[in-house]
Amino acid sequence: MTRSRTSKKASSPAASSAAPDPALPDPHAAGAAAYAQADAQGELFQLIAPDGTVTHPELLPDPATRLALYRQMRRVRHFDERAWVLYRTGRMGVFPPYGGMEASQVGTAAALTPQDWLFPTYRDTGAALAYGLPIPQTLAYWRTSPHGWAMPQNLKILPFYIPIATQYPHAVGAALAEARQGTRNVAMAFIGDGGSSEGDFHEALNFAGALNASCVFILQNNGWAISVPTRAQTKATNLSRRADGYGIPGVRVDGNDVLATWHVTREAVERARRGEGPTLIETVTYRIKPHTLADDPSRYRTDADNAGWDAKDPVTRLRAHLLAGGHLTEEEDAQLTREIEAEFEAALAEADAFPEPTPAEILDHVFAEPTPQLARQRAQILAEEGA
Ligand SMILES: Cc1ncc(C[n+]2csc(CCOP(=O)(O)OP(=O)(O)O)c2C)c(N)n1
Ligand SMILES: [Mg+2]
Repeated sequence: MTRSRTSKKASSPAASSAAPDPALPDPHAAGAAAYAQADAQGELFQLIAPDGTVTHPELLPDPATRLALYRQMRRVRHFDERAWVLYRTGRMGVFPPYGGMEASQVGTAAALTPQDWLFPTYRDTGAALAYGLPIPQTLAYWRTSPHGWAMPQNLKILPFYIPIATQYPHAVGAALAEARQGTRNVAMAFIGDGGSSEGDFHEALNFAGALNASCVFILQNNGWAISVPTRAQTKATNLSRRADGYGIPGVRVDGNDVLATWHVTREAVERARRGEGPTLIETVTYRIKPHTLADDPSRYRTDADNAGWDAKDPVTRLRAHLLAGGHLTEEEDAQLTREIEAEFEAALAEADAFPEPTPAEILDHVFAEPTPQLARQRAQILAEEGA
């Protein structure tokens, strides 16, 4: 990764801190060297190994940041687990689970500030929650309720994208719009391994590079595009290298190591904020769960395909690290569980209390101003209801 430290346009709190002491090793240069070394050795950049052992102590974030990332991963995992139960009891619509991918979603989204944009896909409920989407609204969305359709006005988050890859060019547009307004606020967009074979992905990377857009592109390689394994949908074995074709940095990271994912993403966010352009980050992870809760993966993959991934779990990995380092006790962890459960139950009660949608609401939130056709259809539905 190229890292110029000459720009003075930094606007994020992290980037605008005092100039580094030249006697100390530059953490940016150290990070860049570590990413490059891992890539050259065909390994994933990692800060903690699956058993919790630290591999790069000099690059670890402070304990408060590590705890905050742990808390957020536990929180979004709880949502994913409860979604399954709600679905099985008829209280949730079809949901695309992300359990096992929390590091990839939290480590990335947590590197943004509220001034930055988030463009999530259907897989990225964990990233949206980490960014700040309220749980009641998120539940409403996945219950197909109009209460979840419009994103809160105070959040720069787009609705979950269902059409594959369309969010990438949109994110470039958002970053360019920010630049026209004189800011370097960052647009972060997610995509899957399958989505990275779509034309929109490549057009967006080229466009962002050519126009130096402040984008951070997250490519979550979870091994599967529904029933198609990554190895079958492309001959490429290192998807981060796709960045080379567009003259932008590409980084490959262990997507089950939240500290590594956060480190790499924060570097890319700071870089974009300094006006140095976009980065592509491939987070290598695994979709342990079905494609959606309505999918049966035993139809297309075997236990041998999934082997080894449970042992790489991102939550137990960081937990082991925090317990071993004395940053977390069993009692504090149990207390955290109680807090997370209480937060979710209160949010569920709030979502349950949303009024039943009326038929005409299906036409709301399509356009800021309804088209003449939508206005006519709305009037027709209201007339039929009244009849
Ligand atoms: C343009 C478009 N083509 C096809 C689909 C159908 N589709 C839904 S999910 C999916 C697989 C996507 O896989 P990947 O990008 O790896 O994301 P993941 O589900 O693994 O997060 C496909 C082909 C779609 N939603 N949009
Ligand atoms: Mg995938």
